Amino acid sequence: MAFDQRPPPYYENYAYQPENMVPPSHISGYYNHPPPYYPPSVPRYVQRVPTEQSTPVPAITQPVSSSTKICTPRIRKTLCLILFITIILLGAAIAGVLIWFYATDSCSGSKIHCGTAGVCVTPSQWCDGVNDCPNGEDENRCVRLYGPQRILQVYSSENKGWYPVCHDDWNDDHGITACADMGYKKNLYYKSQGIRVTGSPSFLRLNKSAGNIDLYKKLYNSYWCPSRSVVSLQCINCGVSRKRVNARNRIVGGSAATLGEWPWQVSLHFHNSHLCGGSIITPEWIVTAAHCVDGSYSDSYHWKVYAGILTQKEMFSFKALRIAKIISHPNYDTTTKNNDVALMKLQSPLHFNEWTGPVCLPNPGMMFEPEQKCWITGWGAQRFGGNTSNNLNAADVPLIEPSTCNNMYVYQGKVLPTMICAGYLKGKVDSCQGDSGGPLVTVKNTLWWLVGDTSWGSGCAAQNRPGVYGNMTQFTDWIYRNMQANQ
Ligand code: 4AZ
Repeated sequence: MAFDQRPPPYYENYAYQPENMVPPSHISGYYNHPPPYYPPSVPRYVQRVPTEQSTPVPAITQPVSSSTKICTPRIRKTLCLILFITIILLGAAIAGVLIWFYATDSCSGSKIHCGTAGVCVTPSQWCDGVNDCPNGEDENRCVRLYGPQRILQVYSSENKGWYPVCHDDWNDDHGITACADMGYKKNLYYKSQGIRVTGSPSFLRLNKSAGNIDLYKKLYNSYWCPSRSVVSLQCINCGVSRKRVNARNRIVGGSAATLGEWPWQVSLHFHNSHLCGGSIITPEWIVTAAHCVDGSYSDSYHWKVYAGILTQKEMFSFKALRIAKIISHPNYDTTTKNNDVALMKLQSPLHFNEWTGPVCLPNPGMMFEPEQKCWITGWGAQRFGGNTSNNLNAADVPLIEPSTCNNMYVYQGKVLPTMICAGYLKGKVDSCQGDSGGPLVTVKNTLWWLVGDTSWGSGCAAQNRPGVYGNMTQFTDWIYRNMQANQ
């Protein structure tokens, strides 16, 4: 690099000079001036230099802000790079969440997914006769099991009715699909069978050549089944008691149960003491009464579930199951006890064995005899106002017809269609405090069915005051929808 060897220039501080400017004449000859220096003809800003008039200033006089220091090109480049990487990562994260959401087709909260990515409906919108899903999936995969033989029926929105399905070309994969649409986990599937046709005017048949499409799209209406049999479906191996149940005539008036006799019975502890009973219906779901989990009892954290144990004393040394979720019937009425049913979802599934297993949920179309023999079980009090029992007790009680139970001597119209009465008008045998939520069961077609959940009564075992139970047949639909929505 070359240096200018001339003496330093002297400037009057005029900053910038216009073109053709000559130095002022009065200065010439007064000093021994250095050779004149003329600024270039093109106007330009000249760096400030010290003059006699101006106070000397350091080369850089202004304070340097920290940002000025940071904003060197190198740092700026680094910041840009970090920003760029952050944006890329954020974008990737958002894309990931979206892909996961659409791939898993998940629905938040207690909702059922339509099958169309990301679209969900509430349990009450499922099979309610109104299309809520974009392709009507909420109305075209409505399945139910009918009667004690568990005949599979599919709802045809075209014909506005339920139709049995021909057993022809039916296989277990179809059975698994139908059970999953009722809210059962696929691994629970038990069996499909062909049942001889009895007088249905119309059927649904599988179109064999339809290929690998949705089960419901393969079904078409037919007036007959070539096999002359329809599908009977068992989604879970339920209602099996490995012990022969003895007839008892005496919970109030009952007798001690033996292990494995009532494998669906659970004891529900709130803040570490028995409060209610419940019934196992799947490895993850317990049915109980809504009044057991009402108000301050609705916090699932304070509940513990004991299964496969006979005495309350033993429970303290056994590991309890915890509850993930409590779902009370939305139309439960605290005053009338209308719809007194609730579901508890366990945090981890139960393992079924000799002492623990599910009871069958009753199907629509299941007829019980007017005085069908049933059983009640629980750790409830053995007299009104008494303490919880240490032993699980059981008693057999016949059903009481609604007209009798509602007459002027009994409950005077307080027994609603969502309720069912069981017991004796003469009293002496009954459920009592602490039995609530527990099962009222019966045997039909060799299986045990949940007829009701212990709900209310005036006192215990009093004359003309039988026990009143939630009418489970009225709730099965609600239970399936909620199991499906909370898989
Ligand atoms: C209760 O308070 C209760 N006698 C349960 C059943 C009956 C009465 C009361 C029926 O949990």
